[in-house]
Amino acid sequence: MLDNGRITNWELRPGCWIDWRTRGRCVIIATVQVVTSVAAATAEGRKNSKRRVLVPTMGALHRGHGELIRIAREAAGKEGDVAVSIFVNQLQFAPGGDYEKYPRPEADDDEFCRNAGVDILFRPSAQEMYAVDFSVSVEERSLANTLEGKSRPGHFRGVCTVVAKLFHILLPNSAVFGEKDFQQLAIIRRMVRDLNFPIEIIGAPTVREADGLACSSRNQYLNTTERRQAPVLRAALLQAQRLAAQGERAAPVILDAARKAIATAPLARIDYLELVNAETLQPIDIVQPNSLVAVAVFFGQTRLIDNIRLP
Ligand code: PAJ
Repeated sequence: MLDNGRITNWELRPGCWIDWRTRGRCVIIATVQVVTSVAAATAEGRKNSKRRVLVPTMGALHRGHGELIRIAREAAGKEGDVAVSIFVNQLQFAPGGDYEKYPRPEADDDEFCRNAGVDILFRPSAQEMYAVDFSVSVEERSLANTLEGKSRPGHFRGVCTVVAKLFHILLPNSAVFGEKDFQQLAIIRRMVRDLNFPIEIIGAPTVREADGLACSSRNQYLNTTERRQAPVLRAALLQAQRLAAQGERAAPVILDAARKAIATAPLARIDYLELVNAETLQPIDIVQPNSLVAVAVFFGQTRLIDNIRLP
């Protein structure tokens, strides 16, 4: 963007201004149009003629979201716009889950979006998104029966419903989802295919902390000891991948090695650890060309997930 602090013309997109306060160097601060009403966002979506790429999130934005926004920016092109939605979607939380305590750092998220060059930030209220007598939802009935879907009944109904609503309101050409939530990505692709949404779904690789832990808004729930032990998920998945690379094909052997790796973290409690076909998400006994190991582990009340492709 900057050439030794100098700004060249093409960098000045509408909605950007120049801030000269930073010790003689200039930075471009994009203005973000923050839209909180569904009616306003719907009207804006209809009148928008630019290529739009959407990044749906629940906020508490971190580097993982940042990478999705970067990919969205690239996909939108110089003329297109990047929309980010922030909505903590009660419909995908289990009763008694962490909906109430889910982090909502609004000012930080605003700044994050500004710095990331987001054009539109859609942050609707729960009341506006769901009428009190709300009674229609979107349900995927095959991929959603395994892994997360088994552990969190109704979760993907909540995800599909809110994502379908966001698609209808914001009318993006493309939308970016992270591979960290591999099953979510697969289900959204299926929903788009089966319900004919004219939207391209882009998958984004998982962004990690230096010690391998996948970035997640929920990592901040971990206490110091739990945080120290949490990279064991990644270590276990890498162990599974190593075994497969060495020619091991049997699921029980691969999963047993991963389970042993997780057991080295005294606070870790496995929710599921499975070898699945990456397309059907059904458990398999033997490694196939398109295989994936998926894991969910509790540290106290905090549930972390991760996955890895096998060679
Ligand atoms: P949220 O957990 O906020 O995640 C928003 C998007 O960021 C998802 O596509 C998720 O896969 C991606 N993401 C999260 N952590 C990531 C990481 N470390 N690396 C790469 N991508 C990452 O997922 C949801 O919200 C919700 O279910 C939502 C799709 C918004 C529907 O409510």
